[in-house]
Amino acid sequence: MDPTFAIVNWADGSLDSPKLRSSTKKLGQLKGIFRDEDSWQRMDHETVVYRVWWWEPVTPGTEGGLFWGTTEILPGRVGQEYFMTHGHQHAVLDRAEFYGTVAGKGMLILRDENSRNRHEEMSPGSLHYIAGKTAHRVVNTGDTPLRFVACWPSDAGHDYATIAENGFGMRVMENHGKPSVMGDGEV
Ligand code: M6P
Ligand code: ZN
Repeated sequence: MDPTFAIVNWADGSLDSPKLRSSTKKLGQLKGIFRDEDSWQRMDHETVVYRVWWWEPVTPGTEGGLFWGTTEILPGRVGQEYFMTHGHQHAVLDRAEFYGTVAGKGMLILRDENSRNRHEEMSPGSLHYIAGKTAHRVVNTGDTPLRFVACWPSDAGHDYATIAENGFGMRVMENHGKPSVMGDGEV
């Protein structure tokens, strides 16, 4: 296959490219992300929380290029909190990104440079523009895998440290069988 082409299965977002890269995040790699540390400790740390497959048509760091990826977040919870991505802002802070939902049900959590939170519901077909200078995280609020595609600048990079320090200010917890968005400290 020509390296400037990839095949997307639009029904499930899966990607086929000779240069496909992938990563798997297991529960054990998400220490400190979920609020209920005791429940996290008791769970099997080998449990897969999410996987990412992505295509880098240009070298990371290239200005003006784009990357494309698909993320699958498995259904599950740590205590009352739904499985979610680590979450990040871009190392080159002003870089934006698109997320597009393919399957499942979720919530996109956003935190802008002034620490203002916003959330957007994700369902098949929903397209989300993540402005620059905005930290982003995805939560699977359903009981099936949540799959979304993403497109981001090849020089954006990932900054996980700022989020680790400041948090997102907002969490999505199950409350009487339904997802409920609450402040970090709220019970
Ligand atoms: C999307 C993109 C990727 C990101 C992935 C998982 O596919 O935004 O850049 O790596 O989601 O998110 P995180 O890096 O926060 O774990
Ligand atoms: Zn991003």
